[in-house]
Amino acid sequence: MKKTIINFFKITFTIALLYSCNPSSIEDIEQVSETSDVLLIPAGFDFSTHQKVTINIVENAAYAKYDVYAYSDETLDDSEILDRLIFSGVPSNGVLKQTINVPTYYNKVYIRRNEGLNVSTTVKDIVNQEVNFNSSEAQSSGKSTSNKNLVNTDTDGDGIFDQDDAAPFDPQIAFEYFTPSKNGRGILAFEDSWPATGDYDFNDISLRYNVTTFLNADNLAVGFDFKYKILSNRAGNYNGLGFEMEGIAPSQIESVTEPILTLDIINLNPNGTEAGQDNAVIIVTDAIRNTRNNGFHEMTVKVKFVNPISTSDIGVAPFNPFLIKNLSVHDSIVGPAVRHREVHLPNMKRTSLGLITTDEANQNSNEDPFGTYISESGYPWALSIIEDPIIVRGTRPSRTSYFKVLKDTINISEGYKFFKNWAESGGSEYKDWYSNNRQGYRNEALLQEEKEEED
Ligand SMILES: [Ca+2]
Ligand SMILES: [Ca+2]
Ligand SMILES: [Ca+2]
Ligand SMILES: [Ca+2]
Repeated sequence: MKKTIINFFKITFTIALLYSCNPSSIEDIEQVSETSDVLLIPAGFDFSTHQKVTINIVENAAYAKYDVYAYSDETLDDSEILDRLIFSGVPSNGVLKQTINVPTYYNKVYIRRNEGLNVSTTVKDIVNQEVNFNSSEAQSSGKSTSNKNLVNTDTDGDGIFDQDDAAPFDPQIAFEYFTPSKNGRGILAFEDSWPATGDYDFNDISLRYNVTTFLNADNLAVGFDFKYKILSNRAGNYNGLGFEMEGIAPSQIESVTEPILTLDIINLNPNGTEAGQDNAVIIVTDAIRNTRNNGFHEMTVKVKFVNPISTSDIGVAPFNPFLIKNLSVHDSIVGPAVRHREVHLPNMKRTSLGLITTDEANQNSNEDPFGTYISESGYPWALSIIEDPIIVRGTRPSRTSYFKVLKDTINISEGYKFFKNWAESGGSEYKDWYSNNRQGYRNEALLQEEKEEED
C-alpha cells in the first residue's frame, strides 16, 4: 500500500515536471521515472569495480630502477602489457612499497627491474590484494639497455640518476605514479535524483579522469594532478563536484588549483581546500553547468602537499568523490543554493558538510533510508570504474574499449547486459561487464559515442 502511494506521488510529480518544462531546455531535463527493476544484491556489496593492491618490493642491490605494470592475462596479449605502466621507483633503504588501484579482474603484475645494464622482468600473481617481490627472484631477460656507455649523472642531486628521474632538474620529484595507469582512465557516473529513485542511466553527470601522483626519491607523494573531462551533464540540477581525501587533514595540503565557483555556497581555506571540513576536501566546481564556457575540455586540478606522504596514507584516486546536488535549473521550481546534499559512491561517508535534512529524510521519495547510497531497489546513485585502453598500434587509443555513457533514460542494465549478473553475484561474475572485452557485453545502440575534443 505504502509503495502504491509513493508511486502515485512519483507519477504525479513526473507529470507536473513534464508540464513545467521550458521546451528550449528539454535536452537537459532529467525525466524522472520510476524504474520497475530491482537488483537483489548480497549484503555488504559496494559495487566496486576496482581493488587496492599493495606492491612490496625488497631490493638487495644498492640501486635498481623498477617499473610496475598490472593487467589481466585473460583479456590481454603480451604486447599490450607495456601500455599499462602504473608506477616507477628506486627502492629507498631496500624497500619500494606502493598501493595501487586496479580493476577487480586484473590478476597479474609485471615487474621490470633495471640494474645498471641488466634488465630483468618478472610476472607475479595478485594474491589477496598483495604482491611480494624480492630482487633475488629477478631472472635476467638477457636483454640489456641499448645505452652501452651508460654514465650515471644525477643533475639535481636527489639521488636518482637522470635516466631514471622523471624530473631530472627538480630535486623534489623523482618518479610518477598513475591512477589507473599511464594510458588508462577512471570513470565516475552519477544519478542526481538522490535520495529519490532515478532512471539509472548514470549520465546526469559523468566524467573521466587520470591522476598523476609525483613521488620524491623516497617514493613518497609530494602532490598530484587530477586531470578530468566531463563526459555528460544531462541533469536538471546545478550539480557540483568534489572529492574528500579521508585521513588527510586540510593542513597537510599546501595548495590546490582554485575551483570554478559560481553559486556562493563554497568557502575555501587559504590553501584552497574547503573550509569547515575535518578531512581535506577538494572542490572541483560548485556547478558543472557553469563550467561550460570552458567546453568539455580536459581540465587539471593540481594538489601539492606540505610534507611528502606515502601513497597508502593519501589513499588511491578517485578518493571519496561526490556530487553536490543543488537547485533545479527550472525557474518554476528554483530554490536557494545549498551545499549540504552530497551524492556519494555506495557505502562511502558524507563529508563534515554533507547531511540529509529531516525534511528530506522524511519525504516519501527518500529511497536511501540508511544513508548507504544504495537504494531500496538495490541500485547505487554513483559508479566508479577504472580501465585501461586497448592500444591500437600507430593510432590513438581505441575509444571503443572504454566504458560508454548511456543514452538518456536507458537503465544501465539494458546497455550493459551483464551489469545485473555482476551486481547480483556480489561482483564475482562478469567483473569486466563495462568493457567490450568480449562480444555481446554491450548493447552499443543504447550507448553514446564520446565527443572528440572540441578544439
Ligand atoms: Ca636526479
Ligand atoms: Ca628529480
Ligand atoms: Ca538519470
Ligand atoms: Ca539522464
